[in-house]
Amino acid sequence: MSDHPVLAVVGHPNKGKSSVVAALTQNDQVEISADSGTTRVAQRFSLKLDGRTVFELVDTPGFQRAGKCLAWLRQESVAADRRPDRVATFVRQFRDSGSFTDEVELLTPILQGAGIIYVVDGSLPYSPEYETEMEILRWTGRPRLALINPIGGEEYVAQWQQALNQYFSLVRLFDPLRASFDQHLQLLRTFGELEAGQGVDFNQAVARLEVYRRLKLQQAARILVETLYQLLTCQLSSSRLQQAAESRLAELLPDEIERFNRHLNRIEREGQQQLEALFLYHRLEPEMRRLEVHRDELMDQSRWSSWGLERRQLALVSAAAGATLGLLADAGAGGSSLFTGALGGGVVGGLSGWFGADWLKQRLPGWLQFSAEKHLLGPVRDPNFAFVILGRALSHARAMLARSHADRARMEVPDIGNQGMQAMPMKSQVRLLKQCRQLARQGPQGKAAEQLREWLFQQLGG
Ligand SMILES: Nc1nc2c(ncn2[C@@H]2O[C@H](COP(=O)(O)OP(=O)(O)O)[C@@H](O)[C@H]2O)c(=O)[nH]1
Ligand SMILES: [Mg+2]
Repeated sequence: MSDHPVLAVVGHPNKGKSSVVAALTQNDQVEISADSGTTRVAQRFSLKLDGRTVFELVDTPGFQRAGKCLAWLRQESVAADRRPDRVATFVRQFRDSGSFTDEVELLTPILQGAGIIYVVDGSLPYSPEYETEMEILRWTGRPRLALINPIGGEEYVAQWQQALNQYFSLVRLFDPLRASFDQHLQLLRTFGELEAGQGVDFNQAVARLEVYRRLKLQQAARILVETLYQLLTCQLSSSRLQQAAESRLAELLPDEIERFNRHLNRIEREGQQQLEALFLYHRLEPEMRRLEVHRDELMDQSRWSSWGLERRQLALVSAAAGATLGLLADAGAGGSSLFTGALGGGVVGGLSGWFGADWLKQRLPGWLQFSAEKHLLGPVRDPNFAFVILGRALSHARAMLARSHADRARMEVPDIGNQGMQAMPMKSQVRLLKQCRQLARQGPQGKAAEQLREWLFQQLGG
């Protein structure tokens, strides 16, 4: 027997067995399909922490010939205490025989010591044909838990409960597509009750899983702050603006701003991908409105505020945070070399001598800094930018954390609007803005970064 819990997930085809396995082991590579009979051989999936298995689930093909199987088992009269042996004889007899392949596949891990999770669909009526499956499982004598998966609703849940109670000491409603992490833990604890005294410590698995979650959320906060820092200090060199003749500047600028936008989005997406990898999502393809700064204003106000703060709110918060001149970071303070543009005495300081300077000074969008000496575009200096990227990062992270690894649809990240950064108390908004400005100056090793990590950790449910 292994040192970690092993559970075989069994049932009729197409009841969500593979979905349960995917959700609980946090593995989005488990094959899930609307066609029944996709899973032909038992497959093991484990949840690992630091290379050590916390628990293992076996995805099995569904019962195909349960009636015939039970009839075979009953051909000889056996006392109740000999029934597990009888099942073992069945598996030995038909292994490699070409018949009962599905039953042999699903019974083998159980005979090797796995516990049983039996999955049924609570949106379809109960019918006696399931009794043969449940009876076979009873013959194995292994600890058994039944899950009612409300695939298309809960209409027949009560009916199922009645029937399942006779074969399983524990019956739970569990939706693999919607269950939260806490519900996962709850389910494992439930199984612990069932396995009590059977030698495998479920409580330890649950405790390890909780530690695992905390560690991941702390790592997530670190990634978020690192990305935040990169976005707040994002600069792009623009030799094209430097070299262009004055007559061409007008046509180049929109191009350069678009390039800057793409750069911002790439940084943001890379941060998201790091988070997705951390939580073992490989195929999210999140659908989310693009982060986009515009020519004239930082963003189109109507869209802008759907992530960051409303204009009036922003004015108050900026003033309270001491963000004079609307600068996100006090450029030059702290000696950050990234803010060379402002060191020269203003956003476009040090431009004298370059013949496009005056033109550029008047035409540059207000949110964008430009360093003439180094031909650098950026960073973004509007304080709302901090709220926008924070709001977006939290929205993406929350949608991801709430998502089941059994879900195969694209992930939609909603515009949270006034439920997001705008809904926070002004005190918190001011504090966040101050911390973001400090982060831009001090970098991810500073004190503000530490405070932001702690705040983000809590926001994510840590
Ligand atoms: N809406 C919904 N669909 C589900 C749920 N569980 C499974 N399904 C769908 O039912 C089908 C069969 O699921 P699968 O996990 O492959 O079932 P298996 O054959 O028992 O392994 C797939 O199309 C799943 O997307 C659920 O809780 N809700
Ligand atoms: Mg399956």
